[in-house]
Amino acid sequence: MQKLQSGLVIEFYSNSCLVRTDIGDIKCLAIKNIVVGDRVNLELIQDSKEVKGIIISREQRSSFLEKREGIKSKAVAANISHVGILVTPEPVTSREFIDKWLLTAHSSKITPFIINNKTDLNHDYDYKRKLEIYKNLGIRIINLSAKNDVKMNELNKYLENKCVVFVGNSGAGKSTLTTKLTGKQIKTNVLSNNQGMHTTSISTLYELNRETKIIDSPGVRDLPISGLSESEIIQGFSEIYKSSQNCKFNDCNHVANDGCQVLSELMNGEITESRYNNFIKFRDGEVDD
Ligand SMILES: Nc1nc2c(ncn2[C@@H]2O[C@H](COP(=O)(O)OP(=O)(O)O)[C@@H](O)[C@H]2O)c(=O)[nH]1
Ligand SMILES: [Mg+2]
Ligand SMILES: [Zn+2]
Repeated sequence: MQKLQSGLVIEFYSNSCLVRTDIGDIKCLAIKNIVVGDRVNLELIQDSKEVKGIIISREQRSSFLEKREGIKSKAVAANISHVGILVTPEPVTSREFIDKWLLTAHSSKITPFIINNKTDLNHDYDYKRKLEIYKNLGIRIINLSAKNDVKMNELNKYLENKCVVFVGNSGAGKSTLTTKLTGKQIKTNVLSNNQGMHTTSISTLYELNRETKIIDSPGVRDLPISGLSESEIIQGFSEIYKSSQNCKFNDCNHVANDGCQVLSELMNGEITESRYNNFIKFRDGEVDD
């Protein structure tokens, strides 16, 4: 058995993690600055009962979601390629929630898409209008009903070769969707430790196959947007950013300046009011996360 192995962090606990390697899943210690989704190199050690690993290094991340508070930041998941934003008529998904995730995805270099779940429920005008706004922004929308197994094929196909995380309000169907996709009952996520006790995993990565992965991490669910700079925020509203390039003044605040292209596009309806309002709200720090 090779003493040095490399692998993928698939489960994360409070003081250890599980790494999937060519020789099996290895419980690992030394997890400082490591998160689920990380590719790591480890050294195997044989203790009296089992083979364990010590993480000696990690590979560079293609992306990561992080929690920023003031000047401090902490990664919560790594190497995610796509974030699937669950939108539902019940509970109502706010436009603020969607805009927050489009912004977070943009600043994290992760591609966002929308999962319009619960298509079996009625959609009122406001709901249809909401989806239309994001469709017009070029966001991919996948319509399905997780509970009733309707149109799951399209999602399955879309997920190929991606590493995705699902976000949505409590009750939007994240667990139902993940259970359907993985065939695993994800709420009962337990693993035996040495003492035969059960420890609950904090974050889990499910491999649908070698190339398709789903990350389930509670840390991702309540990421605040505080900590993003003003320029990161405007760039996360791509249509507003584009329009702002044509404002008369370089330091235009897009609220009360002459020759503001953003305001003029807001007036003629090219920029949607809720998008504009959320941009100002996030930029000026009036978010209650
Ligand atoms: N009507 C309907 N209900 C759904 C659908 N998908 C999930 N649900 C229900 O929504 C509720 C919340 O689902 P859950 O997966 O626990 O949401 P989570 O909080 O995002 O993990 C459950 O009662 C599910 O059965 C759907 O497509 N249609
Ligand atoms: Mg859930
Ligand atoms: Zn302006």
